[in-house]
Amino acid sequence: MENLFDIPSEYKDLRASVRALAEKEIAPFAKAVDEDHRFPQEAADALQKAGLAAAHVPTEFGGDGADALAVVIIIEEVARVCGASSLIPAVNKLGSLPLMLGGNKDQKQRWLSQLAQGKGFSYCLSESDAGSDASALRTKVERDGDGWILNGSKKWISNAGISEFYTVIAQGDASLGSKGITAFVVEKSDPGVSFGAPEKKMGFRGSPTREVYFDNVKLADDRRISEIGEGFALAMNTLDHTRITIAAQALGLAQGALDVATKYSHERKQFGKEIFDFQGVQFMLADMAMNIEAARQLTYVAASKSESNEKDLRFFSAASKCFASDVAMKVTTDAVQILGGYGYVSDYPVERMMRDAKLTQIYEGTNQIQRIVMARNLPNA
Ligand code: COS
Repeated sequence: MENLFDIPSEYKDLRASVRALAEKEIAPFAKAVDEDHRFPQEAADALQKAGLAAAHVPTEFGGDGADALAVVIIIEEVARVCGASSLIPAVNKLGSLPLMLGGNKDQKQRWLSQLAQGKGFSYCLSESDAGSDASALRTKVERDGDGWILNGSKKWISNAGISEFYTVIAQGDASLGSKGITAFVVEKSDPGVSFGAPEKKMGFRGSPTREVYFDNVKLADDRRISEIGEGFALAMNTLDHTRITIAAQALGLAQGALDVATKYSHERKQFGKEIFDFQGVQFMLADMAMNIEAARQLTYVAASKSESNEKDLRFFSAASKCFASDVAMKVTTDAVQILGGYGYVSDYPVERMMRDAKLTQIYEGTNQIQRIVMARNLPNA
């Protein structure tokens, strides 16, 4: 019988090639990127050269047309060695997906082709007072002749200042609540756009997170990528697809930590034998591997539902993000435990992976929000 739960060989080949690239060109810089809080330019260059920085861009706009599962595997393999670097393909997909879902052909040609050439694309939804309650956002857009004027600020924006383009979700008529919200593309070079200082974060220190300010930014109507008042639904629908990329990132972090812990357990000797030979350690490694495998299956199913835009995508994307990130937190914490004192210092990457894993439980919707989304969209067996 055909193996229904085995992925086709092209994805296995993709994994092997991304793993080889990640180990050779990204892993050597991961520690320095974290310690120096600097953007992983080496990873950005290597990913761009290999067509992996924004592989989801359709071929007609100069990308690779990678499907959702291929993007998951790319992010997973990069995160296995460097979480911050894995945000490059993840942010590019998040930032540009509203354009892919809502934009017209001219708009796609204009921005996706530049994204494929290496210009980053960030996503601006959250604000200082609108995090989980995303529709409470106050960044304001007003009509100005045939165009628009944008004022306000966005918070927690990944790769802000590095990216050339920004999807901005703005309120045009607060009396309409979520139905007053519209989506736009803003360029870094637009007069009136500026950035705050990089946040000092626990993890993902190589990926700059900054505020983005809009001071009377004039936008022609061709910057609008949703119907007027349909920006919130577009923003939410985007997250239905991209939360799976955070699951992928969490999976990669967990796998990376398991690989380090397993190797260490065979190298480290105490009481005259490898610590792997103690059943207490074996049970931990077995649980880590079991949970990673379960998270991987759920994430890949969610990716296939994203690709075919299935009705139960909303449940599966939230479930994959929530489950995989909870697994990543547990697995990376256990990896630190297995390495003991060596796990708690930066000689080994597991403490960095543990700090990075924490964010996957928080961003693109906290895991409490994911549970709300799941409860509102329970699947029928
Ligand atoms: N796709 C399309 N439309 C959606 C949608 C989705 N996934 N989710 C909600 N909508 C629509 C709803 O259908 C509703 O429209 P109608 O009134 O016509 O039905 C509208 O949007 C408002 O939806 P809802 O009432 O469910 O909004 P809530 O204010 O209750 O918020 C949650 C819903 C909490 C799920 C949302 O605010 C959320 O996801 N918050 C977290 C945001 C987040 O992930 N931030 C991370 C930063 S981005 S990296």
